[in-house]
Amino acid sequence: MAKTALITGITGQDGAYLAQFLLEKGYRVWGAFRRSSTVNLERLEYLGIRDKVELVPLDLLDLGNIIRVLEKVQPDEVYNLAAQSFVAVSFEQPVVTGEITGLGAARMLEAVRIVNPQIKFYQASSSEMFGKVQAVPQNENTPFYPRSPYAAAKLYAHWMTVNYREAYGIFACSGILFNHESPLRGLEFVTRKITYTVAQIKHGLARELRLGNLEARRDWGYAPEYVEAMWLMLQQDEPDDYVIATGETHSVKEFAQEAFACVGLDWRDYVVEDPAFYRPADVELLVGDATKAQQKLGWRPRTTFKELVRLMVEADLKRVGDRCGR
Ligand code: NAP
Ligand code: G4F
Repeated sequence: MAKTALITGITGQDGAYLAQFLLEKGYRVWGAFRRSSTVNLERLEYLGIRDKVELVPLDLLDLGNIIRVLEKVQPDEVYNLAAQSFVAVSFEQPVVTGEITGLGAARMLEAVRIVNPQIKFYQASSSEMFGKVQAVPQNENTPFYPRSPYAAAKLYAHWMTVNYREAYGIFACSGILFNHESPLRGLEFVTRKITYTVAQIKHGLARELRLGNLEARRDWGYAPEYVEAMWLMLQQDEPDDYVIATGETHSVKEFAQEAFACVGLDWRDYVVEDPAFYRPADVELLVGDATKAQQKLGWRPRTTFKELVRLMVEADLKRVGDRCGR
């Protein structure tokens, strides 16, 4: 019998890639979206799976709604990817970020406990929880030090996932994923902002790229490979938590340099450092150690930093070019 999966955050980057991956594995996939005046299914359309995913309205703010969705869908696996996921906005909206990103995960776990504790549960945790890092590189044993309302909310969700596993025996896993990017990344995140603006500049539609902290370093991987790790975690004999990362770190400046080089331009001619994009507190360095995932899940990253930058730039060159008829 085909397994059934429910993905919250189906309209986001990871939701789309995970849906595609599970459909290829023969799953029946339900995608949960929150009601809005215009539901954005662009990413599912981009991947050509819009009609293959069954959609159901679900808001992480509403426990009754979540319970009814679980009763209707009867999933074998739930992937909780929904969140207010933009760190910068979490400083402006700390309470709603806590409600969605933190308490939202608790509502999902509580609904699983009430409806069917046999459901396997994946929580989208984040390397942001390491924040002001206490060790380099970061692995599952590194102490957390959140540096934003987003990270604090994710840390609460992480510990609730561990707690529901230990207290109620729920098969609940927390994937501590480092930054992962793709052509489906939201435009507000720095990698996509860079590759999209590079494409605009190349097509003569923009003249500069305004960025904040150029020295921040991240461990950037390729999103389609990271959703495979989510699935692998739920296929193990025992639930556990895993760091998923490439083990390489690069600065925002290096990303910009590489992206401009892809189109034969010098980043220094276009990038303007603008304090408007600084954060009240930033995470300066992230680099993950995914040895546990390699050994226990057999997972390892395949796309290099240079390949990632190039594939994002090329996708944006095509998109921007198509839009302006070139
Ligand atoms: P994303 O593109 O920002 O997608 C977030 C999703 O959450 C969207 O579908 C959004 O729906 C949905 N959502 C927001 N508030 C909701 C609510 N109240 N109820 C139901 N759905 C809601 O994020 P992503 O990059 O795919 O990341 C997926 C998850 O992994 C997130 O939890 C993120 O925090 C976490 N994570 C991401 C990374 C990364 O590098 N990408 C790394 C570590 C962890 P709308 O379309 O309606 O806004
Ligand atoms: O691309 P970012 O906004 O991603 P950030 O803050 O690392 O968060 C992302 O990854 C997390 C995993 O570690 C996820 F949990 C989270 O949901 C999200 O997907 O910023 C990366 C770095 C920051 O240090 C930021 O200050 O880039 C710096 N930056 C410099 N200029 C900028 C900009 N970030 C953005 N978004 N826009 C800028 O203009």
